[in-house]
Amino acid sequence: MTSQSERTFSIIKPDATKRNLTGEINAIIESTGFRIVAQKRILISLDQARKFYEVHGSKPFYDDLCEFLSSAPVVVQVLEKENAIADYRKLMGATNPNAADEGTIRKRFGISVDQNSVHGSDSPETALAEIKFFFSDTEIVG
Ligand code: DAT
Ligand code: MG
Repeated sequence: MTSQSERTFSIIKPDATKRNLTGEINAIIESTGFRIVAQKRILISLDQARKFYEVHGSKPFYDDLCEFLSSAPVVVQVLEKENAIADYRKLMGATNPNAADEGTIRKRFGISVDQNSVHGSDSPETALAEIKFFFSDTEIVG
């Protein structure tokens, strides 16, 4: 990783993997300058989902959110690029696909605010913690 590079954590969520959109989303990610430096398709357990989304524990949508994330396979990824964290948030678009800008992943593929196709870290601290939550150092080969 060069000194200007940054890593962020991404999830291609169940609504997208179910519709066979992994390749299309990855093509967008790669064509906008991100390197997918680690990736695996996994089934997240309900317990893991509840831990991952702990920060939303008090929200009314928390239970449904965790059930959704563990309802079908997801693809977890580490993306690398200069300014990766902010740039991936921009590429994903707003949480609610209806409010997302044209050309964003969520505008293009999102179904609803809860089934919005992708997750991306929102700060350097969460990026580090989320990458560590799903990947060991030996799984990130650059
Ligand atoms: P983001 O995924 O854009 O970082 P967030 O961290 O506020 O958004 O919320 C995490 C996820 O929770 C989001 O991707 C979808 C779900 N969610 C957020 N707000 C919601 C709402 N009002 N109703 C249902 N699900 C919601
Ligand atoms: Mg978030």
